[in-house]
Amino acid sequence: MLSKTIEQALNQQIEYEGYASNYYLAAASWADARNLEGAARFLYRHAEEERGHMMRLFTYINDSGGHALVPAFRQPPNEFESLLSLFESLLQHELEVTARINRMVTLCLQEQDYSTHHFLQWYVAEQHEEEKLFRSIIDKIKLLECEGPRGLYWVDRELGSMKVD
Ligand code: OFO
Repeated sequence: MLSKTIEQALNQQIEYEGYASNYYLAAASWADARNLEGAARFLYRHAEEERGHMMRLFTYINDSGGHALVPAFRQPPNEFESLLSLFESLLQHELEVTARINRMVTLCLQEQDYSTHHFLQWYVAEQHEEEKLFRSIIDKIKLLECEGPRGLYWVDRELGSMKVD
């Protein structure tokens, strides 16, 4: 059974994962509108992945005697200066998600909610993978930046072929 404090924290995370999904959707649309097909494919799939993160929370809260609530979502950014700044802003976003997850893990230990603590370990591992992925994408973009449009073409191809789990 969830305490009200933990239920509220998990519901707040629903809002953040839904916002993340919309953030990736806005980024995908920005890339799509510029015919960056590989980047758009990668980002659309990532938007779906973030929705999956949100749905996991719905299931867990409702299976644990709580009530998962559909929140209002803030508007994500729709404009980016470049593909590099887009991925830099996504990495910043992921770092914020990691900080939020870590705060929830601390809260679970304070509340002695070991079930939710266990549930959140999946998110801890996922954040580690996502931060690594976005850092590597940023490094690749920077590496190929000096090649101009040709570099952008190769980055886009690479993004299109990347696996998203
Ligand atoms: Fe990008 O991992 Fe959920 O938010």
